[in-house]
Amino acid sequence: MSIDLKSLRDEAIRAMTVTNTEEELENLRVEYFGKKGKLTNQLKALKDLTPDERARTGKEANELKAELENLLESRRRKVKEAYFNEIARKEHYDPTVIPGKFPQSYLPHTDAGHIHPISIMQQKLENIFTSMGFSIMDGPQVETDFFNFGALNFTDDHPAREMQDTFYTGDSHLLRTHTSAVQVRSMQKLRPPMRVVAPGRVFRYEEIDASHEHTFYQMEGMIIDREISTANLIHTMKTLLAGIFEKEVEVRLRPGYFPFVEPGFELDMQCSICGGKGCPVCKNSGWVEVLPCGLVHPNVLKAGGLDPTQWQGAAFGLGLNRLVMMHYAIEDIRHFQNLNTDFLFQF
Ligand code: FA5
Repeated sequence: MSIDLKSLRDEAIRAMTVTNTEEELENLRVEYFGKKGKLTNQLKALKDLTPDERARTGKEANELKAELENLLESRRRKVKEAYFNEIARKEHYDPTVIPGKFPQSYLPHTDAGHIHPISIMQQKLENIFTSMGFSIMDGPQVETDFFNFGALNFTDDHPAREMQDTFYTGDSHLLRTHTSAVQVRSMQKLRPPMRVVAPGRVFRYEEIDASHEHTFYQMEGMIIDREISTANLIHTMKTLLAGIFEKEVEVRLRPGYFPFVEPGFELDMQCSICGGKGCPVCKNSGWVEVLPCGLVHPNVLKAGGLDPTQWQGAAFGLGLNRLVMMHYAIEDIRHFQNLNTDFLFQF
């Protein structure tokens, strides 16, 4: 090999073996094999040699070109491999060494958000009801008199309207007093047979105390089918309470009056705050009213466009706040809305 080619080879090999980036390799490619590259110039200069020298040096120069191209290519592969290894090293994580996550209710007090205990109960109930084939319905909180009262058999001057006084807007709408307002909306929207639950916020013009709020939550439940009886109603409510409390709960059923059911009942559960002994929550009675219910009145079925000789219904209206109070032994309903995070973080 000529002295020129030999020194070019040494120099190129030295330069190529210390490159660490693709950019440096590209610069070397241009430096040796580019239009005016060092090796290209050597090849161009072959034409000035004698035929014998040209044959010998040309062969050597071409062999050197192949050798350096191979070296450049293998170096490029190594640089690429090192680049991806570095990414893999940096981004590698072992999921088995990530610390376990505590259930949200065990988290220490932080600024992170927290599911409200009423929402926890609502989700639990929705799971129980959807597993029994119920659909979840929604209705407006600013409601018409028709869906909140009129369609539910409260005539304009019905004294029962006084049991649920509310806040009226100027345009003959009102803040709904109960989720029963969704009953006739559901009948109009779905065709029987149907099973629906309608959770949501309701409002009443109410004197506030340990068990009464002006803004609280209910969940309506309604089944419309042929030959529905009180037995269906009681079975559904027993399943519901067993699902929530995961144990047998002392309940009592007594007659209750609501214009939109006939017959109507009040299902009370034994007060879990005082264990039935009497306290401000149960007004010293030992019982808390959580689940009024009954068979849907024929006039309500008619208002929903259904023929009461063909279809019957059972309905209940669960007081969510009070149920949560019983479940967690919360002694005052006002805790739910007083924005005290120390209270909320216990759940
Ligand atoms: C009703 O609202 C009826 N719509 C329930 C119903 C539905 C009956 C379907 C028959 C068939 P009541 O006014 O009793 O009923 O309220 C239902 C539940 O809401 C009560 O049992 C209680 O748990 C809760 N509740 C009522 N008023 C308040 C209040 N001011 N604060 C907190 N919870 C309340």
